[in-house]
Amino acid sequence: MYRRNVDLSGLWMFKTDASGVGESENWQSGFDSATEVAVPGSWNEQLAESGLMNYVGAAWYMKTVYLQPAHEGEAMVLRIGSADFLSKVWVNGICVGENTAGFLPFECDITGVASRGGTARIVIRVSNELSNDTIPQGITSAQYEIENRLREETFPPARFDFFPFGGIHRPVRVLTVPVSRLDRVSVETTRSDGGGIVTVSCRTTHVGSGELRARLRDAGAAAEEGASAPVVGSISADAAVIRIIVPDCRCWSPEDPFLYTLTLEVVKDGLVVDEYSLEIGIREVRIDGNRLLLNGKEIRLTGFGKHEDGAITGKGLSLPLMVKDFELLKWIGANSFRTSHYPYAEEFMFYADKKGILVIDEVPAVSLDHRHTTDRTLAAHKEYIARLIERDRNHPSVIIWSLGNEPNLVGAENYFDGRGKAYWEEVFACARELDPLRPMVVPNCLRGGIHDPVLALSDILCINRYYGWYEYPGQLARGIEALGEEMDAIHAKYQKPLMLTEFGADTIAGFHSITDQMFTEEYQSRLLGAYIALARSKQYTIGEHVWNFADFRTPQNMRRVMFNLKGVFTRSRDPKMAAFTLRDLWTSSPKEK
Ligand code: GCB
Repeated sequence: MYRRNVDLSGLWMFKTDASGVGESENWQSGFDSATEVAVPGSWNEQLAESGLMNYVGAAWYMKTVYLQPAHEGEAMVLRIGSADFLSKVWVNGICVGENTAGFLPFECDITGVASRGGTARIVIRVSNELSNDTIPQGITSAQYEIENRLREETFPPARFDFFPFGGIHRPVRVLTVPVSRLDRVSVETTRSDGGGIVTVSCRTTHVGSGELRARLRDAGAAAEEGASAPVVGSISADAAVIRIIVPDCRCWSPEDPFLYTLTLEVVKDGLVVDEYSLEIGIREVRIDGNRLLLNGKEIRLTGFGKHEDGAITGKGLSLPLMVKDFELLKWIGANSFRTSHYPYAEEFMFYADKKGILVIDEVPAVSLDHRHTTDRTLAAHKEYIARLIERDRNHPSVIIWSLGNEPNLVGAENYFDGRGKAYWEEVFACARELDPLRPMVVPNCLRGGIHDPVLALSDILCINRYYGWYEYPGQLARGIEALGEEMDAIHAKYQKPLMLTEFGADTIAGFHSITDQMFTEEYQSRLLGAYIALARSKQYTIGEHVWNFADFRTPQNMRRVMFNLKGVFTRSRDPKMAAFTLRDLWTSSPKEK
């Protein structure tokens, strides 16, 4: 066994630090507190009664653990699945790392401070405070006043329509790994003549030169059964590329999410120093004219924009909730979802691979206000893209990268004076260099409109529209007419496939009406049905994602009754009437046009 890990999920000591004195008072070496909080989980709902529901600021986590000593030739790494949004980490009082990209994992090398084993005190400072320079951007109460937008203020202040939960949201683990090891693996798959081509590019660390051996076998088969003969490549300057040809390959698809296990061995001076396995799917995504092709066959996307949001856990990973959500996706006939508006837990991505659910994977650049973007915002945005692609590129389920969502939601004129275009050109160029194979998009909002630079840059015209809700409230027929005209105009201008990435209506389960009435189950059901009928009547559309899969908590503001109620399921995953409408539409008509 080359790698081991210890999961530190559980109760951690917890203390808020509203005035930011923690570091100067040396809390990193340990602090007293009578409060504990569960990891993974947001502090907000867990500790609401202690006044933490709307807390924005720093908070400290501490756990004392007993670690087995590392063996000779091993390194120790502390891996934090995600801590939102900014964090700093100490082990036994020594700073081992910092992270400014929430929603993504980060690793701290703790070999120097923990490899001898014994008691280790792990302290993590987490802050959920955002600014103009961060991704996503933040806003303050004072800023609403400066911008004369008092009626748009939310509490806690946020530039997005989901609750700014704080905390350690995904598992924390201590990994023991070989010092000479495989560091990064990137797998690209294409098809030719019924066969598959798997290109594996690896970086190693502390190997220099050596040999890389790759074996592929059916993921379901036992390790010793059916493995192909190893394909051997050479490692030089800590890098290696191997190409595996798979004749008669079984392609991955939603109907047959077939996975192979790829096992990689690193050989140095004739000895195997590391072994690493991952499950991969062989599949090809392409755009051809107005069509989206998976393995050469046209596919239509049905599904939702989702959120990571659960009662009490907040944004904390909940495996029962994840399993339930996939059950509901299958039940309703959805073949896909978008990780609106940030990267989801890795567990979600692995599960999507297994279940054959397609994913549009999103960078958390949600509702960027280009009046306030800075060079630092752009740098943070690019770092996110690089780290998200690095984390998720090997998942067959991930078919599209979404590099942001709804820029210029505030409708500022200067977005169109070249500033928006220059910004997004850099963002797309950075992403395309890192992944030349997958389509890239940024969903556009009504205020971005037809001249939004992200439409020209995206491979698929993704539009989020709320006619019959924010525009023409309660007037469905008028809304559908406006939507149809706008879709035709956008398609005519750009001549690319179009997808409705958001549409929906807030709905209070149990409210009913015979006539069109906002907030009722009938209105939501009719609105979703009408949008889907319109989308299907246009030959240039490639799919529809309803907003939203389930009701989710938002910051307090006068447009929301605690939650965004556009869920087709309630927050506790009970169906509203629209769930049955969608199920009829999505299970009776073919996904392929
Ligand atoms: C949008 C946003 C999403 C909101 C949704 C709404 O356009 O992308 O974050 O939650 O509208 O319900 O207003």
